[in-house]
Amino acid sequence: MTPRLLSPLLAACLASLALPAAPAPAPANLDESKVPPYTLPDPLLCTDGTRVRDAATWRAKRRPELLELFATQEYGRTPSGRPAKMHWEVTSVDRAALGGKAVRQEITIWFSEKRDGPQMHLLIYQPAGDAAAHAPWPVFLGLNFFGNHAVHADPAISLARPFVFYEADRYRPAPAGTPVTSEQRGVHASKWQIETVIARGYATATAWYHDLCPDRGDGLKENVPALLATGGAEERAGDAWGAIGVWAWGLSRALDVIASDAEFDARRVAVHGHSRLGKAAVWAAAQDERFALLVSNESGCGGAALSQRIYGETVGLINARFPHWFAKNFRRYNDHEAALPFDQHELLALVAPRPLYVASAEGDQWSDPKGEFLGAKGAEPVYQLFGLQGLGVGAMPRVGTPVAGDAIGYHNRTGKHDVTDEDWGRVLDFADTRLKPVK
Ligand code: GTR
Repeated sequence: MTPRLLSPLLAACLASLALPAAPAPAPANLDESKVPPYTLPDPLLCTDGTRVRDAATWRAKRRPELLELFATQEYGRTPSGRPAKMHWEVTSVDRAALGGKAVRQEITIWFSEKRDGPQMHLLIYQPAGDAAAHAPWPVFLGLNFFGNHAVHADPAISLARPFVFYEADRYRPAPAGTPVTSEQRGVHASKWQIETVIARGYATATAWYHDLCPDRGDGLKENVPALLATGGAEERAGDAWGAIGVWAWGLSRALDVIASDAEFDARRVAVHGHSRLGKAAVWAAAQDERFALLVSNESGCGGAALSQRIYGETVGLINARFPHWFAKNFRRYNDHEAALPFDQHELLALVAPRPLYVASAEGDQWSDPKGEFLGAKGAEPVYQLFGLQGLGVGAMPRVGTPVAGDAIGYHNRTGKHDVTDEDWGRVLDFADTRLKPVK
Protein backbone atom coordinates (compact mmCIF):
# COMPACT_ATOMS: atom_id res chain seq x y z
CA MET A 1 0.00 0.00 0.00
CA THR A 2 1.12 3.60 -0.48
CA PRO A 3 2.51 4.99 2.80
CA ARG A 4 0.38 7.18 5.04
CA LEU A 5 2.11 10.52 4.87
CA LEU A 6 -0.55 13.18 5.25
CA SER A 7 -0.41 15.53 8.17
CA PRO A 8 -3.17 14.79 10.71
CA LEU A 9 -4.61 18.26 10.03
CA LEU A 10 -4.91 17.74 6.27
CA ALA A 11 -6.25 14.22 6.78
CA ALA A 12 -8.95 15.55 9.17
CA CYS A 13 -9.79 18.31 6.73
CA LEU A 14 -10.23 15.90 3.81
CA ALA A 15 -12.28 13.49 5.92
CA SER A 16 -14.65 16.33 6.87
CA LEU A 17 -15.67 16.76 3.22
CA ALA A 18 -18.81 14.67 3.38
CA LEU A 19 -19.86 12.55 0.39
CA PRO A 20 -22.79 14.42 -1.14
CA ALA A 21 -26.01 12.53 -1.79
CA ALA A 22 -25.29 12.32 -5.53
CA PRO A 23 -27.24 15.25 -7.02
CA ALA A 24 -27.20 15.38 -10.81
CA PRO A 25 -23.84 16.83 -11.90
CA ALA A 26 -23.72 20.27 -13.50
CA PRO A 27 -23.76 20.09 -17.31
CA ALA A 28 -20.47 20.40 -19.20
CA ASN A 29 -19.11 23.81 -20.09
CA LEU A 30 -17.54 24.08 -23.54
CA ASP A 31 -17.22 27.88 -23.56
CA GLU A 32 -13.74 29.18 -22.77
CA SER A 33 -15.17 32.50 -21.55
CA LYS A 34 -17.05 30.60 -18.82
CA VAL A 35 -13.97 28.97 -17.31
CA PRO A 36 -14.04 30.20 -13.71
CA PRO A 37 -11.08 31.93 -12.11
CA TYR A 38 -8.96 29.42 -10.26
CA THR A 39 -5.58 29.19 -8.56
CA LEU A 40 -3.56 26.11 -9.32
CA PRO A 41 -1.88 24.49 -6.33
CA ASP A 42 1.89 24.98 -6.33
CA PRO A 43 3.57 21.60 -6.87
CA LEU A 44 6.57 22.77 -4.88
CA LEU A 45 4.59 23.79 -1.80
CA CYS A 46 4.41 21.02 0.81
CA THR A 47 1.29 20.59 2.94
CA ASP A 48 3.27 21.80 5.97
CA GLY A 49 3.85 25.10 4.17
CA THR A 50 7.53 24.56 3.40
CA ARG A 51 8.84 24.97 -0.12
CA VAL A 52 10.74 22.42 -2.18
CA ARG A 53 13.97 23.93 -3.51
CA ASP A 54 15.85 20.90 -4.76
CA ALA A 55 15.35 17.54 -6.42
CA ALA A 56 16.34 15.63 -3.27
CA THR A 57 13.56 17.23 -1.20
CA TRP A 58 11.10 16.67 -4.03
CA ARG A 59 11.96 12.96 -4.04
CA ALA A 60 12.12 12.46 -0.30
CA LYS A 61 9.19 14.58 0.79
CA ARG A 62 6.89 16.17 -1.75
CA ARG A 63 6.68 13.33 -4.29
CA PRO A 64 5.55 10.78 -1.65
CA GLU A 65 3.13 13.32 -0.20
CA LEU A 66 1.50 13.95 -3.60
CA LEU A 67 1.37 10.23 -4.41
CA GLU A 68 -0.46 9.69 -1.15
CA LEU A 69 -2.95 12.45 -1.96
CA PHE A 70 -3.66 11.11 -5.45
CA ALA A 71 -4.04 7.59 -4.02
CA THR A 72 -6.41 8.53 -1.21
CA GLN A 73 -8.43 11.25 -2.98
CA GLU A 74 -8.60 10.23 -6.64
CA TYR A 75 -7.49 6.79 -7.85
CA GLY A 76 -7.50 4.74 -4.65
CA ARG A 77 -4.58 2.89 -3.11
CA THR A 78 -2.59 0.48 -5.21
CA PRO A 79 -1.67 -2.87 -3.64
CA SER A 80 2.10 -2.99 -3.67
CA GLY A 81 4.08 -5.10 -6.10
CA ARG A 82 3.10 -8.29 -7.81
CA PRO A 83 1.17 -11.12 -6.16
CA ALA A 84 3.51 -13.77 -4.73
CA LYS A 85 2.08 -16.49 -6.97
CA MET A 86 2.05 -14.47 -10.18
CA HIS A 87 3.67 -16.43 -12.98
CA TRP A 88 3.76 -16.39 -16.76
CA GLU A 89 4.43 -18.48 -19.81
CA VAL A 90 5.12 -17.73 -23.46
CA THR A 91 2.24 -19.39 -25.28
CA SER A 92 3.25 -18.64 -28.88
CA VAL A 93 6.25 -17.24 -30.75
CA ASP A 94 6.64 -16.54 -34.44
CA ARG A 95 10.03 -15.16 -35.48
CA ALA A 96 8.77 -14.37 -38.99
CA ALA A 97 5.47 -12.63 -38.28
CA LEU A 98 4.01 -9.78 -40.38
CA GLY A 99 5.66 -11.06 -43.53
CA GLY A 100 9.01 -11.57 -41.83
CA LYS A 101 9.23 -8.05 -40.42
CA ALA A 102 8.41 -8.89 -36.83
CA VAL A 103 8.74 -11.35 -34.02
CA ARG A 104 5.36 -11.93 -32.42
CA GLN A 105 5.02 -13.37 -28.93
CA GLU A 106 2.00 -14.08 -26.81
CA ILE A 107 2.49 -14.44 -23.08
CA THR A 108 -0.12 -15.39 -20.50
CA ILE A 109 0.36 -13.90 -17.03
CA TRP A 110 -1.56 -15.61 -14.23
CA PHE A 111 -1.99 -13.46 -11.14
CA SER A 112 -2.28 -16.42 -8.77
CA GLU A 113 -1.33 -20.09 -8.83
CA LYS A 114 -4.71 -20.89 -10.39
CA ARG A 115 -4.56 -21.43 -14.12
CA ASP A 116 -8.29 -20.72 -14.38
CA GLY A 117 -7.97 -17.59 -12.22
CA PRO A 118 -7.37 -13.95 -13.23
CA GLN A 119 -4.94 -13.71 -16.13
CA MET A 120 -3.70 -11.20 -18.65
CA HIS A 121 -2.71 -11.95 -22.22
CA LEU A 122 0.25 -9.93 -23.40
CA LEU A 123 0.92 -9.55 -27.14
CA ILE A 124 4.35 -8.27 -28.17
CA TYR A 125 5.77 -7.46 -31.60
CA GLN A 126 9.42 -6.55 -32.07
CA PRO A 127 11.56 -5.99 -35.17
CA ALA A 128 12.89 -9.16 -36.81
CA GLY A 129 15.52 -10.14 -39.32
CA ASP A 130 18.71 -8.08 -39.66
CA ALA A 131 17.22 -5.49 -37.35
CA ALA A 132 17.42 -8.03 -34.54
CA ALA A 133 21.07 -7.11 -34.09
CA HIS A 134 19.86 -3.88 -32.48
CA ALA A 135 18.17 -5.61 -29.55
CA PRO A 136 17.51 -5.13 -26.67
CA TRP A 137 14.50 -3.17 -27.89
CA PRO A 138 12.91 -0.13 -26.34
CA VAL A 139 9.22 -0.89 -25.89
CA PHE A 140 5.92 0.95 -26.18
CA LEU A 141 3.47 -0.62 -23.76
CA GLY A 142 -0.23 0.21 -23.61
CA LEU A 143 -3.58 -1.42 -22.89
CA ASN A 144 -6.14 -1.87 -25.65
CA PHE A 145 -9.92 -1.45 -25.68
CA PHE A 146 -11.20 -4.32 -27.79
CA GLY A 147 -8.90 -7.29 -27.26
CA ASN A 148 -5.47 -8.05 -28.71
CA HIS A 149 -7.00 -9.27 -31.96
CA ALA A 150 -8.25 -5.72 -32.60
CA VAL A 151 -4.80 -4.08 -32.74
CA HIS A 152 -3.75 -5.78 -36.01
CA ALA A 153 -5.39 -8.01 -38.62
CA ASP A 154 -2.66 -10.66 -38.13
CA PRO A 155 -4.77 -13.88 -38.13
CA ALA A 156 -2.43 -15.55 -35.66
CA ILE A 157 -3.34 -13.25 -32.76
CA SER A 158 -5.44 -15.19 -30.27
CA LEU A 159 -9.02 -13.97 -30.05
CA ALA A 160 -9.89 -12.40 -26.71
CA ARG A 161 -12.58 -13.92 -24.56
CA PRO A 162 -15.58 -11.99 -25.80
CA PHE A 163 -18.45 -10.20 -24.23
CA VAL A 164 -18.44 -7.24 -26.53
CA PHE A 165 -18.77 -7.03 -30.26
CA TYR A 166 -18.15 -4.31 -32.73
CA GLU A 167 -20.02 -2.49 -35.41
CA ALA A 168 -17.44 -0.44 -37.24
CA ASP A 169 -15.90 1.42 -34.30
CA ARG A 170 -18.63 0.74 -31.77
CA TYR A 171 -19.08 -1.87 -29.14
CA ARG A 172 -21.78 -2.95 -26.79
CA PRO A 173 -22.44 -5.96 -24.62
CA ALA A 174 -22.88 -9.05 -26.72
CA PRO A 175 -25.61 -11.55 -25.95
CA ALA A 176 -24.20 -14.32 -23.76
CA GLY A 177 -22.21 -16.82 -25.76
CA THR A 178 -21.62 -14.58 -28.77
CA PRO A 179 -18.22 -15.55 -30.16
CA VAL A 180 -15.67 -13.01 -31.25
CA THR A 181 -15.34 -13.53 -34.96
CA SER A 182 -12.39 -12.96 -37.21
CA GLU A 183 -14.12 -9.89 -38.73
CA GLN A 184 -13.19 -8.13 -35.52
CA ARG A 185 -9.52 -8.57 -36.25
CA GLY A 186 -7.68 -5.32 -36.74
CA VAL A 187 -10.66 -3.03 -36.05
CA HIS A 188 -8.33 -0.78 -34.05
CA ALA A 189 -5.22 -1.28 -36.20
CA SER A 190 -5.08 2.39 -37.16
CA LYS A 191 -4.80 3.31 -33.47
CA TRP A 192 -1.77 1.02 -33.04
CA GLN A 193 0.29 1.53 -36.22
CA ILE A 194 2.23 -1.61 -35.40
CA GLU A 195 4.28 -1.79 -38.63
CA THR A 196 5.33 1.85 -38.22
CA VAL A 197 6.37 1.44 -34.60
CA ILE A 198 8.43 -1.63 -35.45
CA ALA A 199 10.00 0.01 -38.50
CA ARG A 200 11.13 2.84 -36.22
CA GLY A 201 13.03 0.35 -34.03
CA TYR A 202 10.68 -0.24 -31.13
CA ALA A 203 8.86 -3.23 -29.78
CA THR A 204 5.15 -2.77 -29.07
CA ALA A 205 3.31 -4.60 -26.32
CA THR A 206 -0.34 -4.64 -25.38
CA ALA A 207 -3.03 -6.42 -23.39
CA TRP A 208 -6.80 -6.08 -23.21
CA TYR A 209 -7.80 -3.95 -20.24
CA HIS A 210 -10.81 -6.15 -19.44
CA ASP A 211 -8.40 -8.95 -18.55
CA LEU A 212 -7.54 -6.90 -15.46
CA CYS A 213 -10.95 -5.52 -14.58
CA PRO A 214 -14.00 -5.37 -16.84
CA ASP A 215 -14.99 -1.80 -17.61
CA ARG A 216 -18.48 -1.76 -16.14
CA GLY A 217 -20.13 -0.88 -12.87
CA ASP A 218 -19.74 -4.35 -11.40
CA GLY A 219 -16.30 -4.96 -12.94
CA LEU A 220 -14.53 -4.38 -9.62
CA LYS A 221 -16.06 -7.66 -8.43
CA GLU A 222 -14.15 -9.65 -11.04
CA ASN A 223 -10.60 -10.57 -12.09
CA VAL A 224 -7.79 -8.72 -10.26
CA PRO A 225 -9.88 -6.71 -7.75
CA ALA A 226 -11.76 -9.91 -6.86
CA LEU A 227 -8.48 -11.78 -6.39
CA LEU A 228 -7.13 -9.03 -4.13
CA ALA A 229 -10.53 -8.60 -2.42
CA THR A 230 -10.54 -4.80 -2.70
CA GLY A 231 -14.31 -4.47 -3.05
CA GLY A 232 -17.01 -3.55 -5.56
CA ALA A 233 -17.69 0.01 -6.73
CA GLU A 234 -20.10 0.83 -3.90
CA GLU A 235 -18.96 -1.56 -1.16
CA ARG A 236 -15.25 -0.69 -1.16
CA ALA A 237 -13.48 1.63 1.30
CA GLY A 238 -13.31 5.31 0.31
CA ASP A 239 -9.64 5.01 -0.60
CA ALA A 240 -9.80 1.57 -2.27
CA TRP A 241 -8.74 1.55 -5.89
CA GLY A 242 -11.06 1.87 -8.84
CA ALA A 243 -10.73 0.41 -12.32
CA ILE A 244 -8.18 3.00 -13.46
CA GLY A 245 -5.97 1.97 -10.54
CA VAL A 246 -6.34 -1.68 -11.50
CA TRP A 247 -5.46 -0.98 -15.14
CA ALA A 248 -2.41 1.04 -14.04
CA TRP A 249 -1.33 -1.84 -11.80
CA GLY A 250 -1.68 -4.20 -14.75
CA LEU A 251 0.68 -2.03 -16.80
CA SER A 252 3.29 -2.46 -14.07
CA ARG A 253 2.76 -6.23 -14.09
CA ALA A 254 3.23 -6.28 -17.87
CA LEU A 255 6.46 -4.35 -17.29
CA ASP A 256 7.58 -6.99 -14.76
CA VAL A 257 7.29 -9.57 -17.51
CA ILE A 258 8.87 -7.46 -20.27
CA ALA A 259 11.79 -6.68 -17.93
CA SER A 260 12.40 -10.40 -17.46
CA ASP A 261 13.16 -10.88 -21.17
CA ALA A 262 16.68 -9.89 -22.26
CA GLU A 263 15.42 -9.03 -25.75
CA PHE A 264 13.77 -5.92 -24.29
CA ASP A 265 15.48 -2.99 -22.63
CA ALA A 266 13.76 -2.62 -19.27
CA ARG A 267 15.24 0.87 -18.89
CA ARG A 268 13.50 2.04 -22.07
CA VAL A 269 9.86 1.07 -21.68
CA ALA A 270 7.43 3.85 -22.60
CA VAL A 271 3.88 3.59 -21.28
CA HIS A 272 1.10 5.05 -23.42
CA GLY A 273 -2.66 5.14 -23.43
CA HIS A 274 -5.65 6.77 -25.07
CA SER A 275 -8.58 8.30 -23.26
CA ARG A 276 -9.59 6.21 -20.20
CA LEU A 277 -6.52 4.08 -20.88
CA GLY A 278 -4.51 7.31 -21.05
CA LYS A 279 -5.68 8.08 -17.51
CA ALA A 280 -4.43 4.63 -16.50
CA ALA A 281 -1.09 5.22 -18.25
CA VAL A 282 -0.58 8.55 -16.48
CA TRP A 283 -1.33 7.02 -13.08
CA ALA A 284 0.96 4.07 -13.88
CA ALA A 285 3.87 6.33 -14.86
CA ALA A 286 3.31 8.59 -11.85
CA GLN A 287 3.61 5.66 -9.47
CA ASP A 288 6.06 3.32 -11.20
CA GLU A 289 9.36 5.02 -11.93
CA ARG A 290 10.54 2.10 -14.03
CA PHE A 291 8.49 3.56 -16.91
CA ALA A 292 11.00 5.62 -18.86
CA LEU A 293 8.56 7.80 -20.81
CA LEU A 294 4.85 8.60 -20.68
CA VAL A 295 2.49 9.31 -23.57
CA SER A 296 -0.93 10.64 -22.66
CA ASN A 297 -3.26 10.64 -25.66
CA GLU A 298 -6.42 12.66 -24.99
CA SER A 299 -6.56 11.41 -21.41
CA GLY A 300 -8.70 14.40 -20.42
CA CYS A 301 -10.48 14.57 -17.08
CA GLY A 302 -8.69 12.43 -14.50
CA GLY A 303 -5.71 12.33 -16.87
CA ALA A 304 -3.66 15.27 -18.13
CA ALA A 305 -6.42 17.92 -18.08
CA LEU A 306 -6.74 20.35 -15.19
CA SER A 307 -9.86 19.69 -13.12
CA GLN A 308 -10.28 23.25 -11.91
CA ARG A 309 -10.92 24.67 -15.37
CA ILE A 310 -14.30 22.95 -15.29
CA TYR A 311 -14.24 22.70 -19.08
CA GLY A 312 -15.46 19.63 -20.92
CA GLU A 313 -15.81 16.56 -18.75
CA THR A 314 -15.83 17.37 -15.04
CA VAL A 315 -15.21 15.39 -11.86
CA GLY A 316 -18.98 15.23 -11.24
CA LEU A 317 -19.79 14.08 -14.78
CA ILE A 318 -17.08 11.41 -14.86
CA ASN A 319 -17.98 9.99 -11.45
CA ALA A 320 -21.67 9.89 -12.38
CA ARG A 321 -21.05 7.98 -15.63
CA PHE A 322 -18.22 5.79 -14.43
CA PRO A 323 -18.66 5.17 -10.68
CA HIS A 324 -16.13 2.33 -10.83
CA TRP A 325 -13.20 4.26 -12.35
CA PHE A 326 -11.93 6.28 -9.39
CA ALA A 327 -11.82 5.90 -5.62
CA LYS A 328 -15.11 6.62 -3.89
CA ASN A 329 -13.39 9.52 -2.12
CA PHE A 330 -13.10 11.30 -5.48
CA ARG A 331 -16.88 11.82 -5.40
CA ARG A 332 -16.30 14.41 -2.62
CA TYR A 333 -15.12 16.75 -5.33
CA ASN A 334 -18.13 16.40 -7.65
CA ASP A 335 -18.90 20.00 -8.69
CA HIS A 336 -16.49 20.96 -5.94
CA GLU A 337 -13.18 20.96 -7.81
CA ALA A 338 -11.76 23.94 -5.91
CA ALA A 339 -11.60 21.73 -2.79
CA LEU A 340 -9.19 19.30 -4.46
CA PRO A 341 -5.84 19.31 -2.60
CA PHE A 342 -4.05 19.01 -5.97
CA ASP A 343 -4.67 19.33 -9.67
CA GLN A 344 -3.64 17.12 -12.55
CA HIS A 345 -0.46 19.10 -13.38
CA GLU A 346 0.90 17.68 -10.13
CA LEU A 347 0.15 14.16 -11.34
CA LEU A 348 2.16 14.85 -14.51
CA ALA A 349 4.89 16.34 -12.32
CA LEU A 350 5.25 12.95 -10.62
CA VAL A 351 6.67 11.70 -13.94
CA ALA A 352 9.64 14.13 -13.72
CA PRO A 353 12.43 13.96 -14.71
CA ARG A 354 11.29 11.28 -17.18
CA PRO A 355 10.11 12.53 -20.59
CA LEU A 356 6.41 13.18 -21.01
CA TYR A 357 4.34 13.67 -24.18
CA VAL A 358 0.80 15.01 -24.05
CA ALA A 359 -1.30 14.70 -27.22
CA SER A 360 -4.64 16.46 -27.68
CA ALA A 361 -7.13 16.77 -30.54
CA GLU A 362 -8.98 19.95 -31.42
CA GLY A 363 -12.17 18.04 -32.15
CA ASP A 364 -12.07 16.46 -28.70
CA GLN A 365 -13.11 19.40 -26.54
CA TRP A 366 -14.60 16.95 -24.03
CA SER A 367 -10.97 16.11 -23.08
CA ASP A 368 -10.11 19.84 -22.87
CA PRO A 369 -6.98 20.27 -25.06
CA LYS A 370 -6.15 23.57 -23.37
CA GLY A 371 -6.49 22.00 -19.93
CA GLU A 372 -4.15 19.23 -21.09
CA PHE A 373 -1.59 21.76 -22.33
CA LEU A 374 -1.82 23.66 -19.04
CA GLY A 375 -1.43 20.39 -17.14
CA ALA A 376 1.87 19.76 -18.95
CA LYS A 377 2.93 23.38 -18.48
CA GLY A 378 2.09 23.25 -14.78
CA ALA A 379 4.45 20.29 -14.31
CA GLU A 380 7.45 22.34 -15.47
CA PRO A 381 8.61 23.67 -12.06
CA VAL A 382 9.32 20.10 -11.01
CA TYR A 383 11.24 19.30 -14.20
CA GLN A 384 13.24 22.47 -13.56
CA LEU A 385 14.37 21.08 -10.20
CA PHE A 386 16.15 18.44 -12.28
CA GLY A 387 17.76 21.02 -14.56
CA LEU A 388 15.26 20.45 -17.38
CA GLN A 389 13.26 23.17 -19.05
CA GLY A 390 10.12 21.12 -19.80
CA LEU A 391 8.04 22.28 -22.78
CA GLY A 392 10.14 25.22 -23.78
CA VAL A 393 7.16 27.39 -24.78
CA GLY A 394 4.99 29.75 -22.78
CA ALA A 395 1.74 29.58 -24.72
CA MET A 396 -0.34 26.83 -26.25
CA PRO A 397 0.88 26.13 -29.79
CA ARG A 398 -1.35 26.45 -32.84
CA VAL A 399 -3.38 23.42 -33.91
CA GLY A 400 -1.21 21.00 -35.88
CA THR A 401 2.09 22.42 -34.58
CA PRO A 402 3.90 20.17 -32.14
CA VAL A 403 6.20 21.63 -29.51
CA ALA A 404 8.86 19.80 -27.55
CA GLY A 405 11.38 20.98 -25.03
CA ASP A 406 14.03 18.79 -23.49
CA ALA A 407 11.57 16.75 -21.43
CA ILE A 408 7.96 17.59 -22.35
CA GLY A 409 6.23 17.47 -25.72
CA TYR A 410 2.73 18.54 -26.70
CA HIS A 411 0.53 18.75 -29.75
CA ASN A 412 -3.08 19.52 -30.54
CA ARG A 413 -3.90 18.00 -33.90
CA THR A 414 -6.98 18.51 -36.03
CA GLY A 415 -9.65 15.82 -35.87
CA LYS A 416 -11.63 13.88 -33.37
CA HIS A 417 -11.05 11.74 -30.28
CA ASP A 418 -8.76 9.01 -31.62
CA VAL A 419 -5.16 7.85 -31.96
CA THR A 420 -3.92 8.49 -35.48
CA ASP A 421 -0.80 7.99 -37.57
CA GLU A 422 -0.08 11.68 -36.98
CA ASP A 423 -0.15 11.13 -33.20
CA TRP A 424 2.22 8.19 -33.53
CA GLY A 425 4.57 10.08 -35.84
CA ARG A 426 4.95 12.94 -33.37
CA VAL A 427 5.34 10.60 -30.41
CA LEU A 428 8.00 8.50 -32.17
CA ASP A 429 9.92 11.64 -33.15
CA PHE A 430 9.86 12.69 -29.50
CA ALA A 431 10.88 9.25 -28.24
CA ASP A 432 13.68 8.82 -30.80
CA THR A 433 15.83 11.40 -29.06
CA ARG A 434 14.71 10.66 -25.52
CA LEU A 435 14.69 6.87 -25.29
CA LYS A 436 18.20 6.46 -26.66
CA PRO A 437 20.14 3.38 -25.69
CA VAL A 438 21.73 3.83 -22.28
CA LYS A 439 25.46 3.21 -22.75
C1 GTR B 1 -15.69 9.00 -22.43
C2 GTR B 1 -15.24 9.54 -21.11
C3 GTR B 1 -13.84 10.05 -21.19
C4 GTR B 1 -12.92 9.12 -21.95
C5 GTR B 1 -13.58 8.38 -23.07
C6 GTR B 1 -12.84 7.15 -23.59
O1 GTR B 1 -16.99 8.54 -22.41
O2 GTR B 1 -16.12 10.56 -20.76
O3 GTR B 1 -13.35 10.33 -19.88
O4 GTR B 1 -12.31 8.25 -21.08
O5 GTR B 1 -14.84 7.93 -22.74
O6 GTR B 1 -12.22 6.41 -22.84
O7 GTR B 1 -12.94 6.93 -24.80
